Amino acid sequence: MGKIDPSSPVPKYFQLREILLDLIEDAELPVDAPIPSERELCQRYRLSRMTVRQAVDHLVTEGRLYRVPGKGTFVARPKIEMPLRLVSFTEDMRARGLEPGARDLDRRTTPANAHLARVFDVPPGTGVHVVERLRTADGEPMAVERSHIPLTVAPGLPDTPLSDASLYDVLETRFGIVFDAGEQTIEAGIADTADARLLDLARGSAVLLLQRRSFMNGTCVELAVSTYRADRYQLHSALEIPRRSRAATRQ
Ligand code: 16G
Repeated sequence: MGKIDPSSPVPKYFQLREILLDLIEDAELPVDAPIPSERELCQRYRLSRMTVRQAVDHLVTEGRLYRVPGKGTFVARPKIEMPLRLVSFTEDMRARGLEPGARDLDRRTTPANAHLARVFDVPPGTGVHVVERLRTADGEPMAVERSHIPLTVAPGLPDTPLSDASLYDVLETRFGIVFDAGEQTIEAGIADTADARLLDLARGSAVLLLQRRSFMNGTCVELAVSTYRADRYQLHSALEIPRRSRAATRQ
């Protein structure tokens, strides 16, 4: 069991946060297990109620713990690392041993406005099929995905059922589309009322807003505008050392 070091420059709430994280990571406190009550933590670590609450609040905000009103505070499932590769939702979930799901929310074909015409390099007015789906993992809502695909590359798409199917599989098998490049922007956002309801989140919860463009032979074939749960996803990336600063350090 960790100890609080009163002489350490590290704030006490942060030390308690580390202790609780160790307990979670060593699986002494497994997923969904209750953590000791605030009173117990105060006594065990000789801390004030305020300090304990601050540590717990932090872990709740970070998605490591969750509170159930009237019941206590529990260990949350670890977040999923957002893939920074061009994989489909289906592939990604299966690789993690989770069952992927897709519920159709809306399917429509709209004429490309100036923005979409530029993205897809088609004349304005060209038909673009929009597939709006709720993506689930083991039945739990994870993301709302809105894929835009020009009909020039997938003419029969509006008549193809997609519920619980992989869009990328359909694009490949029916239309011969195999993506060979992609780019993505990720921004922090707040779930609007509709997305919050679909994603089972309290209104105003944090989400990740993604815009992905996927290409084949240099042409954009899919623009996906998606809302992902920020309490279930995190981003991890390797950091490169800039060449210039490395050379400068050696001088
Ligand atoms: C990913 C893509 C999405 C694509 C979907 C297809 C993002 C960030 N990523 O989730 O663009 O439409 O995979 O998945 O939106 P599927 O083949 O399982 O339907």
